[in-house]
Amino acid sequence: MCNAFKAYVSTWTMGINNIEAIRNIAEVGFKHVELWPEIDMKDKLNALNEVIESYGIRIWSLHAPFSGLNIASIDEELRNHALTAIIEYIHYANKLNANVVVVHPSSGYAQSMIEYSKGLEKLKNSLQTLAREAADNNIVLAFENMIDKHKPEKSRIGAYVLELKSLINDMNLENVGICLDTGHSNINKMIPAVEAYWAADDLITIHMNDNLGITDDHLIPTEGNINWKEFINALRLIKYRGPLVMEVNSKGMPLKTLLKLKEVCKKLSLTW
Ligand SMILES: [Mn+2]
Repeated sequence: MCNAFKAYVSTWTMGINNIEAIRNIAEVGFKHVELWPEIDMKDKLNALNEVIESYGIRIWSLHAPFSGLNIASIDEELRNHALTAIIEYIHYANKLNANVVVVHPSSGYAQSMIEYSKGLEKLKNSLQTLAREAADNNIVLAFENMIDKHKPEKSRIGAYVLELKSLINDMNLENVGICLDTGHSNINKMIPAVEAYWAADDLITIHMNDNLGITDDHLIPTEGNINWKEFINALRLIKYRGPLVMEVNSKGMPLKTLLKLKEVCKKLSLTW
């Protein structure tokens, strides 16, 4: 089929580190990756560039670090700490010739609506800072929809596509868009196809993974209850031009998982 959507693969769980994961991914025949954050990424940039060149792989995106990092924090010290870590990844992305850095808009849950609204203001400041840095480095930022708890005393900032979209559009940021994680959308009791439709032109990249709507299992697409036909139809409707990045938990079996992913791609008429 012409105009088929392309499947890329996240290095997460596809090897003991990014370099081994790239080798596994290339061995199965995929051509593009998203890199998972690594503590010693800085020291590995040359080795990463060598391995992608020798295997003919392209790095589409980098997942920014997120553990213990909250760019929507109302504590300025914590917020700046998070910004510094993410800005470093924007620099790495530039050195690795990647296009996109994926960023979590928040970490943890606001304890009240007041805290939520204060956090949202902080997130706006952070967005401005990160967008400027990304523009200087020729990088596009993609903010990922998060898992919510559906309670006023436990709201996640940036859990929904419409929330991210209104932020981005209100601020008129040109090099900022959305990364739709289909699994997070499903857990939030949203419909991934509908959230993709809502994201429309702001949809830059996709974390494609499945679950049963309860826990963040990162299953191979078709192993959960997401309607993939409907999802892919929505992507056609919005004339989506980006990739479907498989963000799947291999449970220690990367090669077996990658082969299975390839079969699923064929079934869903995706190329790679
Ligand atoms: Mn994700």
